[in-house]
Amino acid sequence: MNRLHRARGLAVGLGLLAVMTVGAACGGDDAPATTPTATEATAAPTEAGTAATTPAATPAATEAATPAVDPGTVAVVLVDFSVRATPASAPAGTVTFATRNGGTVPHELVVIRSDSEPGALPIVDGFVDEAAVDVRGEVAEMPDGGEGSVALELESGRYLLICNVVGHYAAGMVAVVTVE
Ligand SMILES: [Cu+2]
Repeated sequence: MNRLHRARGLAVGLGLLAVMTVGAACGGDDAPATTPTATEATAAPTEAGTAATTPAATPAATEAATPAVDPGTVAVVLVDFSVRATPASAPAGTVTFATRNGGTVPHELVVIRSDSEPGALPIVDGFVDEAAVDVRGEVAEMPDGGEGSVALELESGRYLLICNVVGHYAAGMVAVVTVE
C-alpha cells in the first residue's frame, strides 16, 4: 500500500514534470520563435493584400466614377442655337467643360468671366468682342457631333458660356455657370 502510494506519487510527479517541461518548451521556446513569425506571416499578407487590393481598387473605382460624379466637371451641349450646361454650378478650382456639339452646324465654346446679363455682351460684326471681355478659355470649333474639352482654373464668380461663331451668340447661344 505504502509502496504503491509512493509509486503513484512518483508517477504524478513525473507527469507534472512532463507537463511542466512541455509547457516550458511551448511557452519558452515556441512562443518567442513562432509567435513573431506567425504575426509577421499574418501581417505580411494583410499588408500585401491591403497594398495590392486597396490602391488597385481605389484608383480604378475613382477613375470609373470621375466622369459621372466629379463636381468639377460641367457637361456642355451646344445646339442650334442654345447652350446647355449641366450642372450650372461648380466649385472653385479646376473646372472641366466636357463639350459636345449636338447641333447640325459647327459650334465652339468660349468661357467668359462676366457679371453681365447673358445677352448683354458687346457685339462687333456679329461676334462677341473677345478683346473687350474676360475670356478664360475655349474649345475650338467642333463639327456637328464633335466633342472637345477644356480644363480651367476658375475662381468663384459668374461665367458665361457662349458660342462665338458669327451670329450664334445673338441667336441665343449663351448659358450661365456659377462657380462657388
Ligand atoms: Cu454656335
